[in-house]
Amino acid sequence: MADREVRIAGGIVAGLVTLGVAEAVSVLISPDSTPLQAVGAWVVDHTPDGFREWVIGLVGTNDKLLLFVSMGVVAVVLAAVAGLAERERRPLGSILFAVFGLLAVLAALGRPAAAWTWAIPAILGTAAGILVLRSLIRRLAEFREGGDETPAESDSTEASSTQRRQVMRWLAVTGAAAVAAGVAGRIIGLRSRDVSAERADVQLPTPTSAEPPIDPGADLKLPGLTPYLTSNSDFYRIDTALTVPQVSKDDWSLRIHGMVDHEIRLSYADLAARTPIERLITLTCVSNPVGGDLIGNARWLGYRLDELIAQAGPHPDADMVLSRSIDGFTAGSPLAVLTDGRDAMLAVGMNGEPLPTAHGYPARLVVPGLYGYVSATKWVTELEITRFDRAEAFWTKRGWSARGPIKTECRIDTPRGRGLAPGKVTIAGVAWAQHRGIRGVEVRIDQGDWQPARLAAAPSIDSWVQWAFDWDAPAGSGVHTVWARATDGTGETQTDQQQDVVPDGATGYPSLTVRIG
Ligand SMILES: Nc1nc2c(c(=O)[nH]1)N[C@H]1C(S)=C(S)[C@@H](COP(=O)(O)O)O[C@H]1N2
Ligand SMILES: [Mo]
Repeated sequence: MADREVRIAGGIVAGLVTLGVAEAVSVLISPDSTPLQAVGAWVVDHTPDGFREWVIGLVGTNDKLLLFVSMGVVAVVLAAVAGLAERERRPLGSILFAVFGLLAVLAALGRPAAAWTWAIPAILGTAAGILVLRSLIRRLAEFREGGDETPAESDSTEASSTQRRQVMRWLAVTGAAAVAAGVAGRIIGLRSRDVSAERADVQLPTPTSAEPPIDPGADLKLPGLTPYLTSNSDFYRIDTALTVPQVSKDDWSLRIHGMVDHEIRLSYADLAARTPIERLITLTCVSNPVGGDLIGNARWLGYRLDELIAQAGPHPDADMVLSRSIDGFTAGSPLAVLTDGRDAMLAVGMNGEPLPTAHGYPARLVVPGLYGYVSATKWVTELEITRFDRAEAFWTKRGWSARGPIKTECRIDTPRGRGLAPGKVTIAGVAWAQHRGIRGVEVRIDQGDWQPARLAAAPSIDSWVQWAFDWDAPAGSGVHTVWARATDGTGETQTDQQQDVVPDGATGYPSLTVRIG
């Protein structure tokens, strides 16, 4: 083992000390203020979309894990370089630490929820890391002075192997302590802010205008067919949050401001004085490809947005409501859509429970007929009444359409297997055109005629509808392609034009290939 290796190890331990101290200190501030979290969030915000999609295509929802692993690798390499570069008179390694420490401070202060205190973990962490580096160099230098080398030789002279072992032991202990402090800090920090216990105690208000009990005919209960109601645990989840925001209802408030006569701020307790509604609404992600599953139907409990907005008195020339989340995400919804009488709401309940944390606890928006990216802001804290020519929301800045009405679409859920027995084959799925409703679904086998499918009961024009079609599959007829298409309540049939999800939602008929034995 040479000094070189001791220096590399020393740099890495200094890096661990930086991260560990920052994580430990963050217990008193916020788990999101640490270099790992803040820089990670910065990277997420600044990753080009094409690259992000490519990565998600490769690793799926492990993208966040991959992010932390890659950041870890980069941090180790940088720390090792700093260890190698550090000299008693030329503290290049310390300078490198200071530069990255500063970047971590800037990343932390740039977070939407940041206070000035968010600078502290990175500053103290970096200072501790630099102390370790300096102390390492001093130890190595002392060994040299202990020997008889002339100053000119000192940089090339090596410490003895016993001395190096001693330094390595010190590094191992320091490194282990840093990792322990860091892990403990993270766990305690996350626990102390975890709102799941609080959430479990929330008493939901009773809606005065409840959705009538769901017509049992809405669910055909066919094998392989998606249930009419999506349970909270099966509901798709899409957001840019690196860790799920933990917002206590006692700290939460909703500010309605911008082009209004009087700005208002509502606390969670203020909501209790209002009248809630409960509605069946199907939420859809604009990134849902034809046949995809980024869609779910739930019973939402909340407060009418038109009433809340009216109370603030929007100016007649305003046309957009820019909703903002505690994590900085924004969505731009047409003011006219939120106030045209549909059941757009500030939701606090989902399927009879308080909103799950990942779905926006304590409050989020749900707007029938608009894709999630332009309407369904989770952990919502602000509604800014503004104009489309003045404000741009999160995804619009990244090339997605400013307006996102949901397109009429359908999906084939069953049959799923490719090889099927001849005779009766039930083809079934769901169709949606939120706020227009579904008038019909048709099925076509190969180049045959479009034939009407039967529709399940539709308790709401804002939610999806199940459909089914019984096909008498001819024996031994080989491979067939099955197509489906929906017609909405305005009489418009979904387009057969195939379009990708960018910029405003995928289109085209869903299809399925089967082989009849
Ligand atoms: N704060 C926040 N809210 C958000 C998002 C987000 O990234 N951050 N994503 C939106 C998108 S793109 C969709 S499709 C819906 C998904 O809601 P869900 O996760 O409850 O299904 O949330 C919307 N609300
Ligand atoms: Mo979405």
